[in-house]
Amino acid sequence: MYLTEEQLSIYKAQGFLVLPEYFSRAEIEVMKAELSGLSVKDSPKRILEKDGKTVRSLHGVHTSNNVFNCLTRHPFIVEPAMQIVGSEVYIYQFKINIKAAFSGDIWKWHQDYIYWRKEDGMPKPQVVNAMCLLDDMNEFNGPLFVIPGSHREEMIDVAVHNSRETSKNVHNSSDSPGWMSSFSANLKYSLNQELITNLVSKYGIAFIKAAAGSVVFFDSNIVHASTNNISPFGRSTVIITYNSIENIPSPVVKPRPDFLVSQDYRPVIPLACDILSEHSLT
Ligand code: 6CS
Ligand code: FE
Repeated sequence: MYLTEEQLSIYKAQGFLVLPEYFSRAEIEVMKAELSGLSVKDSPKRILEKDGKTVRSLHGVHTSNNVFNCLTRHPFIVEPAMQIVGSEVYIYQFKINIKAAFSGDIWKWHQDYIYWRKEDGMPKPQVVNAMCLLDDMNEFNGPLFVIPGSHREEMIDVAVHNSRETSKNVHNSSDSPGWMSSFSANLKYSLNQELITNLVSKYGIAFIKAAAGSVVFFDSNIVHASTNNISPFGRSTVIITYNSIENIPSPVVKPRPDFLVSQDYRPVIPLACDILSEHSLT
């Protein structure tokens, strides 16, 4: 399902593109049905909110779950990703951000690429995020906020406050791994208020409002955030990050675990599979 020239130019100009209801309700229900089983397993792949019980995110589960493995290869997602990145792609990162009703916590203002550059040695931002909404995203349930066009600032090199200290604050335990501060509510490379004020006055601010089944492609340098969710409505999303096969990260001193950052550089072959087959689009 390739993007039109107009869609590609919208993506390039604003740094994100919303494709409404790409997947049918039936397909979304198939994916959502997998979440409860995946959420109960205590594993490093499962990150909890500060309350120590609400699931914040699940990482790398596509390698052991057929439904999400299928999603990562779906032509609706892979073909646009290859167009945007300009080459064949491999799956760099797979996560499900749960943003639970009443208790899904904040994602502070940040860019994604700086994490992949500084933590994983990714050479260039020749990479794209594909977010598949498993719930409706609206003004009530902690939607994705974006600063449209801010990707043109390229990587904003923010100073890191003591990341060890940051990771200790998460869950009040001293044994949080160092990478936890890249996934907690106390983000390692978050952008400060002065920066955000300047960027919003330069580019404006928007939020994504879309129904479950929609897909949002967004640039690794677009400045984005989301508030905590105080509504009775969950707002779970699957975010698949596709990196160009021409952009393989250089070795780093402390590589992050492969459930966070895949070392499987095989190009993804787009393949519609029968598990997700009642598309809303003919
Ligand atoms: O460190 C990372 O890889 C992740 N952290 C954030 C805040 N966004 C990008 C990525 O998912
Ligand atoms: Fe992010």
